[in-house]
Amino acid sequence: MAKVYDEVSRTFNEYLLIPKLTKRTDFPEKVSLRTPLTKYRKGEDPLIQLEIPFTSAIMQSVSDDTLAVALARQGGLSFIYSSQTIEAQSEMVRKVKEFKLGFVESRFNLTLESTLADVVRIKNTTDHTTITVTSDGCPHGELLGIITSRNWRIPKMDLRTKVSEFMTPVSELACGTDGISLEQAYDILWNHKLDVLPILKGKNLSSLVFRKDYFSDTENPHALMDEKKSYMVGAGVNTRDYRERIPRLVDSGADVLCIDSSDGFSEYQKDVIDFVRETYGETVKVGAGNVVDADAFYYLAEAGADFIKIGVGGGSICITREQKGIGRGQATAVLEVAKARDEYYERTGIYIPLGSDGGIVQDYHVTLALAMGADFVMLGRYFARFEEAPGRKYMLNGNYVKEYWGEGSNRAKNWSRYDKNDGSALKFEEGVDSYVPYAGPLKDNLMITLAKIKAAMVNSGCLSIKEFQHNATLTVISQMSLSESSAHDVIPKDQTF
Ligand code: MZP
Repeated sequence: MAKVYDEVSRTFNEYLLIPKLTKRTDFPEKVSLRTPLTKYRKGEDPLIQLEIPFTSAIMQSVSDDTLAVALARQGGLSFIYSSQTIEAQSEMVRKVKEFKLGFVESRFNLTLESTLADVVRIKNTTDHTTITVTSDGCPHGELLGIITSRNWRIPKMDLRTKVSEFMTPVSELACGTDGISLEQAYDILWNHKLDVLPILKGKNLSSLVFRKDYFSDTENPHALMDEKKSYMVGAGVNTRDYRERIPRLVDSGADVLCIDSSDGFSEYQKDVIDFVRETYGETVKVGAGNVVDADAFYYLAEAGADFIKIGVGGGSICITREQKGIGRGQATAVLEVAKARDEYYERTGIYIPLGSDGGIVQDYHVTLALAMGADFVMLGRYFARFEEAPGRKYMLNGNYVKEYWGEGSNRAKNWSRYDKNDGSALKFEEGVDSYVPYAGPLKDNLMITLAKIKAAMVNSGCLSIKEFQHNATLTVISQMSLSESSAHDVIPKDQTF
């Protein structure tokens, strides 16, 4: 007969933290959220540490280069999705590594043949009003002119008017030269009383510098950067084309890799790790997963994984449990794997960081995951809601939403994440295509989440994640206590009419 666990498989919602003595000298500003990402030996430092315990999911609707820059600026790390061509993924990695603060690639570009109708369409669908006119309509074509909201007026102008008739031509524009510092660019903006400064490489457009970014462009002291002061970025890899994909990602500057699979307890994962070790020794770091129990942890630890991710079937867009009946409550999985990791550390002196991946719904679930032994979390839904995420933004029933789709959905078609490596397409979906409420800029939301985590750690008498993992006390709660956890037996004012 099959083995059946004695304990119930539980989710984060079923736990709460018990407060510990809060010291008078402890306050949230003193809490450090620094955390290891890659394995290390007792007494040594990990090669890569995150400034905050946040990574973004290896998903088309989450981790592109724009989100990666926004997250690295706050001290976290994105893993650029692998369900795209090797060229496209490497290009995203390269863009993050070459990103220069304040110099942004022009997102909206038209040609001389475009009309005012095209300008209005961009304004209505994106809310952006700065549009460049280039020879080929591409962000790095020859710059011919620029259009801002000052160049046109509805209904005074005919929508068929060609942009050449109302753009500001390049001959009348103040421009910067590629290679100038951000300080110099802002000086030109101010001296000429401009809102936007095009930066040119020869006659071609290189980037734009916006006056509005001036106040937000001071670097976060906790930004996650390499020794050359480029933002750090990770990349997902699969167990099919890794021999071609990994060298290209490494050449593009990826700082760390992660094997992306819904079931990490597999010999295919060991093959990928072996390939990395044979080719690069210890210089290239590669995480593995996902797992939900001790056996799988030990397998990947012995295979040489630099970190291990936990989570099967708990993702907000995931239907794996429904489709295949496989998975485990995320809290129970984290607790069991963390216990195995601690035992492995005791026995071997090698500490393997753990990531809790998927199923985080409330901000406090991140805190619980850390208390349970995770060193960082990986989030999909959380980041998909932000301005910087790749999904399109829509108005739905009076509210803004963004698209968020699973890697196992027919839309993403990331079959290499799910199947058994024979190269064929999957016969059924394991993910859904959905919307999530739009939540604005990443930074504003993340600051609030971090404040909550730090406050809870202080309530638990802890100033570091390590301390928190050792000292936190958790309790399982009943369904009745869960309903007591939110406002109850009152009429909330926003529901009165
Ligand atoms: P969540 O943060 O949205 O709850 O979960 C994100 C995680 O779900 C990802 O990091 C990945 O492990 C997993 N995922 C991604 N696509 C699917 C799917 O289509 C999925 N089933 O489960």
